[in-house]
Amino acid sequence: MLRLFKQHQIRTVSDLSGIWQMNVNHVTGPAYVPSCWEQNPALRTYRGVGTYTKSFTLATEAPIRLVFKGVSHTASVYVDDQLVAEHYNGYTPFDVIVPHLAAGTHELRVTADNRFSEASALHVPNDYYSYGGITRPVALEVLHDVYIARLAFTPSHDASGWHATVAATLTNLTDQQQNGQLSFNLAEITHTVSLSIKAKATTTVTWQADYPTITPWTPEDPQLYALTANWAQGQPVDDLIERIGFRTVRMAGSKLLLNDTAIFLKGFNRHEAFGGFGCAVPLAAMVQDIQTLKDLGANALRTCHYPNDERFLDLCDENGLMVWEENHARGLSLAQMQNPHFDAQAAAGNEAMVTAHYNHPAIIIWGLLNECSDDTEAGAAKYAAQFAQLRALDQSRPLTAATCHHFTARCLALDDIVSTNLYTGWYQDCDTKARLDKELTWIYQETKGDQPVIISEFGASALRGNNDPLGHAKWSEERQADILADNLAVYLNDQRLCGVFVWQFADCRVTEEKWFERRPALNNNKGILDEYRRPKLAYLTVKQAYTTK
Ligand code: ADA
Repeated sequence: MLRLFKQHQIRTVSDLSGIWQMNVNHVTGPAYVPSCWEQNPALRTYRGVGTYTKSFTLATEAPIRLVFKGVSHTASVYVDDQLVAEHYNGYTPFDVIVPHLAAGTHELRVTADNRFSEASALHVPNDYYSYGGITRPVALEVLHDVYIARLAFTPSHDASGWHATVAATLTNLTDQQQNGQLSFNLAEITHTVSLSIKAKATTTVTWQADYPTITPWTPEDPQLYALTANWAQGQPVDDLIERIGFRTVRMAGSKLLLNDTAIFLKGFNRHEAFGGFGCAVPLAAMVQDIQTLKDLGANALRTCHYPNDERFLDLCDENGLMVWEENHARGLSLAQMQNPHFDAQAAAGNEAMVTAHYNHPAIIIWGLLNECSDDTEAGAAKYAAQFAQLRALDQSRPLTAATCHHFTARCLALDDIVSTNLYTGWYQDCDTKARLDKELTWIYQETKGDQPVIISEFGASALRGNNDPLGHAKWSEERQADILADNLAVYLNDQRLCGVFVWQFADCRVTEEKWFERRPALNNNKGILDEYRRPKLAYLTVKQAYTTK
């Protein structure tokens, strides 16, 4: 399944999820797409290049569009042995148009490469795993002369009610001017414009409409609407359907406001990883994660440390979970940020994230550059550039960059919301309340004061099944529960904060390179569930705190 709703009634779309042929490190045979090759016992630790092939048939000659939701981490795409696309970053989608493909059967071949090298600035040995394979769905679309490339919806609200601003981007694939009608439809209002699109050109059309009495999207009642655009030239040619929600996000002093009402984010950090399936989390397991987050009393989720599978974001839209979606970067040192590919790969990733996920009402915050080099002059310049890029791409959502460089970070003033990762009780044995006071004093000095602040990570490691009812030693389930109880008792009762995110929802695999000494069983074990979603004692601790606040 590509999305949780149908995006086209007119355009012909085939979901290429299913069995492909693979050839990965001499292991050949059928493989399911999407999946990671690490799910194959023979490839559990393979890092390298793999090839996947599938054939498809076209009834008539047409331009086709191939959409890859995620190939990890570097992809090359071939149609009938011709290289048609290359892409870097396992967590961002990409597409390619192949014009004039003849009727008949064709071969699609994808190579995926998950090796670490200087060519990869963002996928590096890290406290999560960079898997290999076609890890998110693939779609084959049959296009005509003109297609609707994108619809971007921006809601706003004032004394007269709600307003919609919609931007539609259309591309003319032919070398002649094309004339036609573009119709928008949203919540019973339809609007049609006549358009001429120059040969081989792309054009963007904006439409605005008022909705005085529409029902807004809220966590309690996550109302969604279909936004449709149709392109006709005498007869229907193409369409695009997005699913949107009316809601606003803004800050007032230390408060974060959703639809002008102060909210407190009771959240989890969640890596996209599930037991033997790696980062290609099956849809049923995504649904289980949402059900679990609801059971825990959470209302928010951080997609640490990269953009997520859109099906999961669709589930967040439907279930009223507020999302902090984060760009792809974790703990990069200044030397890593000075990799010659860093700026371009990060900029491409930011653009892909915002462009692809702009319409999700659930996303209320964009995050960037978790725990990177914000304490150096050269690093700070890179922060400033990425903040500026994201602000240009989207003015409707606040930005934040979680820091761990306490008292030395230089970038707090760039944040709309300041986010800090604090591990009292685990990495730092000190009083949580006193430590928070010290942190906030510093944050207010660095900013204009009275700033929205989120504790973006706190937690403790526990090996599931390692119980120590008498001693509560570190690494026991009991000690993890104690630490989370202590932290939550302070943070949930502090009016200066607007949210907390437990580190982390579930255990996740990490790379052996650089991490084996700190991570028993090669997992980051700070989950309140293990990697198969079996709960630890801390599950009930967090549930108790989140459901009674
Ligand atoms: C950091 C980081 C996380 C994780 C965590 C930990 O704050 O942002 O990705 O590594 O620490 O478990 O130590």
